[in-house]
Amino acid sequence: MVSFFRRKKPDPSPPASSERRYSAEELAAAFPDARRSETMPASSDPGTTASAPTAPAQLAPFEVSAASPAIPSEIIAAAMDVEPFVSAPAGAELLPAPAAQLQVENATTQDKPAAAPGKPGWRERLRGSGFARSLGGLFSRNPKLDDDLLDEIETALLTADVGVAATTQLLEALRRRMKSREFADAQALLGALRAELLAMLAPVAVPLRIDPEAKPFVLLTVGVNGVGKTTTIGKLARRFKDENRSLMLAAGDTFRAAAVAQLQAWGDRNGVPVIAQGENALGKGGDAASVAFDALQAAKARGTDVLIADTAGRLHTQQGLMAELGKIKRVLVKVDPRAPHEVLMVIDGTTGQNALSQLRQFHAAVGVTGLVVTKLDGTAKGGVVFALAREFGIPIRFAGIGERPEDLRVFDAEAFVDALLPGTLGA
Ligand SMILES: Nc1nc2c(ncn2[C@@H]2O[C@H](COP(=O)(O)OP(=O)(O)OP(=O)(O)O)[C@@H](O)[C@H]2O)c(=O)[nH]1
Ligand SMILES: [Mg+2]
Repeated sequence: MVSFFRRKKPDPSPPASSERRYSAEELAAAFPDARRSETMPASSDPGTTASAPTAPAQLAPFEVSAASPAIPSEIIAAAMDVEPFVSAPAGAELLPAPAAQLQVENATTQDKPAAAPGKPGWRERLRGSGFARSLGGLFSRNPKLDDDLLDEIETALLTADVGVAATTQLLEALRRRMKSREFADAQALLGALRAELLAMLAPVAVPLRIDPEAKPFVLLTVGVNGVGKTTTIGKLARRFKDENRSLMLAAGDTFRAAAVAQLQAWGDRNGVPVIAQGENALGKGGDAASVAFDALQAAKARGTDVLIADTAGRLHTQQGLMAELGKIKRVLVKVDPRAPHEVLMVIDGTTGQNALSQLRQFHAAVGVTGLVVTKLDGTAKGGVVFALAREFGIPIRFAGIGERPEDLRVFDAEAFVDALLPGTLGA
């Protein structure tokens, strides 16, 4: 399948001019609308407490719409950390891939996300994961039904970062059932393991439902640096557009000029307006809370269905930055008491057990209502999904199993578990 962007391959040769990074000035030159107005003051301190939002009066918001000038593909690639698709002519308007190629699942249905014909599915994507490989290897040897097998399953679960608590819970159940001679052979044990894993995930496999009464339905995305927040927003934008929802994005990552450009690129690809503010003297794009405020007012005035706000990545240990998230939330509430309708925390599936302390801190700061676990393709640590489910019970809305728009899947416990386990179950 042809995709517009593909991942940068490591290249030992010196960077060619088309691959070089762009400075904030060059990005600003590419997006003339994004230039700071002469009258713009510096942004307010993100750590200050929320009062009535003052920023709309301080910083003129600007909207980067689909009608904005075509952005050179190299600049978009630099902002998005991907290389432009070779056949996309530089300077050409970036169009979404044909809908027939995308076959994105409907987020509002419980459809089993089995692979559509010709499209790699969960099993294909997760096959390379350490978890799937170790369990697959275990059962491909036709093991004997004994304590050693249980020990090996335990090791596989721990290695995959399922965590001590969740692994102990799973193994205790299996040991008990083995003692009472419930299993005729190793395959029966594998079947029981599948059922236990599913039981752990089923309560959190709750898809995101967009309340049609909320105009707009506000999604606030949060998470530590580099977990895939902006990419997930881009993928969600494609999904919601395919569902014929009107959409707006808020460039709430005001820490880096390139972050605005990255979101803008996703907006342009999907024909979705992006609300942002100009850079201040420090090269920062205004105050995140006031960007969110402006965007919500704009979306409300237009009767937009969904507003997705990006935020800067922050370490869960950075108290000032965590407090800023609370401020964003409080400012949104001033415009709509029910906003944000979803606080979507994006978690990098390769993080392992650290994801637990991340979620604990973000949940305390901003009240997480849903999770997206990204980068589950190819990680040895995907087992953290079970630990998260067991410890928090917060719905896992989506799973990221690749970098392309169609690689954001509605989280399906059965598809996930079956992708990790050997196919011999015939499940
Ligand atoms: N393999 C894989 N890569 C992903 C997935 N989701 C995101 N990525 C990649 O992760 C990298 C970081 O993604 P971003 O969306 O920029 O992450 P972010 O959380 O917005 O980063 P900051 O804004 O810097 O905090 C990019 O190279 C993405 O392509 C996924 O599901 N699988
Ligand atoms: Mg980002």
